[in-house]
Amino acid sequence: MSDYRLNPEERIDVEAVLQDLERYHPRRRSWVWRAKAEDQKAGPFQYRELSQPMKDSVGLMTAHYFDNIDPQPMPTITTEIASGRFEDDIRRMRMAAHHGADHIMVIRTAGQSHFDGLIEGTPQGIGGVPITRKQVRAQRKALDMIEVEVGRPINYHSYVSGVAGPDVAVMFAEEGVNGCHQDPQYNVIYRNINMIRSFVDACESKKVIAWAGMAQIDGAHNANATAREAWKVMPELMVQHAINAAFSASVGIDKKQICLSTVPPTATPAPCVFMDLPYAVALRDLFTEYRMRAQMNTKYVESSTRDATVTHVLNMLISKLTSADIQSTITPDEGRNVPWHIYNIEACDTAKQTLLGLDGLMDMVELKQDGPLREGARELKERAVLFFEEILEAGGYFNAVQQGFFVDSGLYPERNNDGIVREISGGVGAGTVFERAKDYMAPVTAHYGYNNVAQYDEKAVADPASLIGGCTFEDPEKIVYIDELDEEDNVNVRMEETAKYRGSDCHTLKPEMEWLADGIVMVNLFFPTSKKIAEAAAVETGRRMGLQEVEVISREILQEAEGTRVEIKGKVNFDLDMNQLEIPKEPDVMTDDEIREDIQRKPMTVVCGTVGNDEHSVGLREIIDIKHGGIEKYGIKVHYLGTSVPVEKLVNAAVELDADAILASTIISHDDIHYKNIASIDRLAKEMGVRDKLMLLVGGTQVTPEIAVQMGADAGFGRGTKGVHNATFLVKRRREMEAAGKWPR
Ligand code: Z97
Repeated sequence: MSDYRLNPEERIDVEAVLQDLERYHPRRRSWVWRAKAEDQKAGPFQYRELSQPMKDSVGLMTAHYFDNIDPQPMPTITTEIASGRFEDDIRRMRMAAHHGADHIMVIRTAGQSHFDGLIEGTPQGIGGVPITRKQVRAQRKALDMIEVEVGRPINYHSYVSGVAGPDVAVMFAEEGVNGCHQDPQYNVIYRNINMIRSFVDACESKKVIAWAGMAQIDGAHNANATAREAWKVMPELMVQHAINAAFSASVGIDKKQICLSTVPPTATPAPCVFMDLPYAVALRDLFTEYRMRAQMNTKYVESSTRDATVTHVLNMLISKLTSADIQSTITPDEGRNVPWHIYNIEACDTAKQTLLGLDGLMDMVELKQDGPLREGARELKERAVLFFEEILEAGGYFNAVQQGFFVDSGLYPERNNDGIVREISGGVGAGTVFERAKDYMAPVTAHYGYNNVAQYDEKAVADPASLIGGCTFEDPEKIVYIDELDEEDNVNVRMEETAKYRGSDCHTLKPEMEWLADGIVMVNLFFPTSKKIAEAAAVETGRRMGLQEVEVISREILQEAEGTRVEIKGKVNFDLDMNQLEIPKEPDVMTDDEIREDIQRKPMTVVCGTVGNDEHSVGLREIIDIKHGGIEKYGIKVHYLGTSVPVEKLVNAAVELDADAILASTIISHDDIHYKNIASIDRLAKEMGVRDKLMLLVGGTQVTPEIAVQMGADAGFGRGTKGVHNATFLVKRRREMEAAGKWPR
C-alpha cells in the first residue's frame, strides 16, 4: 500500500490518491457530529457555542485583526461539491475542509436515480457523472487524509435513490460514506419510480444506513424547490418530513441520525423571517427527537452573489434561532450554474462568519411565547395534521399520491388540483416486488425482513453473514472492485490531458475555476447603457480581450438608462510559466504588537514635513495620523513641521528635538527636485555631524525606493505605502544601529 501523506505546502497528488485504490478501505463508517469545545475562549474573546478547534485551517479574512483566530461554530457545515470531475473535486474538498466544511456532499451531475444498477469506472461522457465505487473510494481516501490534516472528521455524503438505491446504500456502507439522502417520496414524486418498489427498497436501504451509522437527510426540500409558490407547501413539507422520519425510525435508524431537510420557504423581498420563522419553530415543536439540516432557499435565488448571500445569511438567522444541527451552503452558484471552487469556499465562509457572529445570541434574546410567531406555528401544525387526516381518509399515502395530494400549489387545505399524480401500479419498476420464497435466504448483514436463516443454522439468526464467514461489511476483501470499464472515457485519460499542470515540479499555470487548467476567467464590467446593449457589449469586450466561449453569467440594472453591470465568463488558452513571472518582494511588515513593544521599550521621536516648495501634505498625514493607521498609533512621537519645509529647518528641528528620524515627503518631481532635496538633507545632516545617528526616510508617489537610497536616504517609500511600513523600517533600523553600537547616541 502506498504511504502517500499530504504535505501542507503541496497540492494534493491525485495520482497518488488513485494508486492502490483497489486495496483501500475506509478508516471508519459512521457520521461524526462536532463536539463542543471545553475551552470557549479564542484570542481575546469569550464564546459560548464553539466546537473543538481545527488543527490546520484558513480563518476568515478579518482574522488578522484578532490574533489570527479561527474559532469553529457548533453546527456541521455542508458544502456540495460536484463539478463533474471527481479528480478536481478532491482538490476542492481539501480547500473546503480548510475553510470549515465537515460535510462534503457529492451530487451527481446525472440524475443517478435513473440508473438501474451500480456504475463502475469513472465515466464522464454519458450525459452526466454518476457516482461510482472508484470515485467514492478515491474521495473517501482523500478525505481520510484531509481529516488528519485539518484535525477534524469530515463526513462524506451522497444519495441513496432510484431503483438501484439499496445497491448504492450497500456500496456506501462498504466505502465509508457517512451520510446520505434517502427518502422514497423523492423516487415517487420526482423520479416517477413505482411507489411500492420505492418503499420496499427504502426498507432495505434504511436498514443498511442504520447499520453503517450514517446520518440521513430526507427529500422534503424538493417540494419547496418545485412548488409554484414555495411558502404554500409548508404544511405538506411537514407531512413529508413526518412520513420519512417515522418510517426511518421504525426501520431502525437512530433518531439522532435522522435529519429533516428544512428550507426557509421564502426569500426577500418577502418579509421572509416573519414567514419562515413560525415554520421553523413548528418543525422543532413537532420533531423534537430528530436533527435539523438547514438548507438555504434555493428557489428564489438569482445570479448575484450579493443577493444570494443575503438570503443565505437571513436563512442562517432562522437556523440560529431554532438551533439547526447541519448548515448547508450551496447559495451563490445555485442561481447561475457556475459550480466553481470560489463559490464553495465563499459560502462556507459565509456560514462560519454568520454563525460565529451570532454566537451567544440565544443567551440574550428569546422567542416570544405568544403573538404571531406561536400563532403562525400553531396554524401550520394544524394544517399539517389536517393533511394527514385527509391522507388517512383517502386510504393512505399511496392513494393520496394517486390523487395528486403532493406539490399542489394551494396552501392546504386549499387545493388547486395541480399536484403531481403517480399511479400505484405505474412508474419505473412497477410490478417488480415479489414476496420472498419460503426458502429464501441471504447470508448478509443489515438485511431487512424475512431471511429464513434458522433452517440453515440457528446460531446465525442474529448474524446471518456468519454463515459465509462475513459478508462484504465484515470482510471488505470480498468486495469486487472494478477499476475502469471504458478505455477512452476514464479518469486516467482525463488526467493525462492535464499532466503538465500537475506534479510537485510543475511550473505551468493556467487560470481555473472548476477543473484543473480549464482556463476559465470571470470579468466584471459596467456599461452606461441598457441591459440588452450592455450584455452584447460585454460579450464583445470579452472576445476582444481574447477570451473564448464568452457567456454572460449575471447582469444587474443600475438604472435603466445610466447603466448595467454584467459579469461574463470566458476561456483563455495560454499557459503561464511560474519561473518567468515577476514576483514583487513582499513589503517588510512587523506586527502591530511587535512595533508597539519596541517603541515602549525605547521611545522614538520623529520630525516630518513636506520638503522644499511642496504643499502636498495628504500622503504624509496619512502616514502619521492615528486615524488611518499612521505611525502615531505605535506610540511614536511625531513633530509635524507642516508643508514646504526648508531642508535646514528639518535637520535643525531633528537635532533640537533629539529626534531619531526625519520623515520627508515630496511629491513634486519636476527637474528631479524630489531626489535633489533628499541629497540636500543627507548632505546637511552629514555636515552637522548627525547623519549617523539619524534615520532619513523619504516618501512620495514619485519616489522609487532604490533611487531614494542612492540619493542618500535610508529608505524610500513610494505609492501604496502605509504607516506600518515606515514604522517597521524605523524599528528594524534602530535595532541595527543598536547592534552596531550607534545607539544610544
Ligand atoms: C440538498 N441541494 O442539499 P438524482 N434523493 C433525495 C434528493 O433530495 C436528491 C436526490 C436523491 C440539495 C441537493 C437535490 N436533491 C439537490 C432525497 C436531490 C438526487 O441523482 O437527482 O436522481 O437524486 O439537499
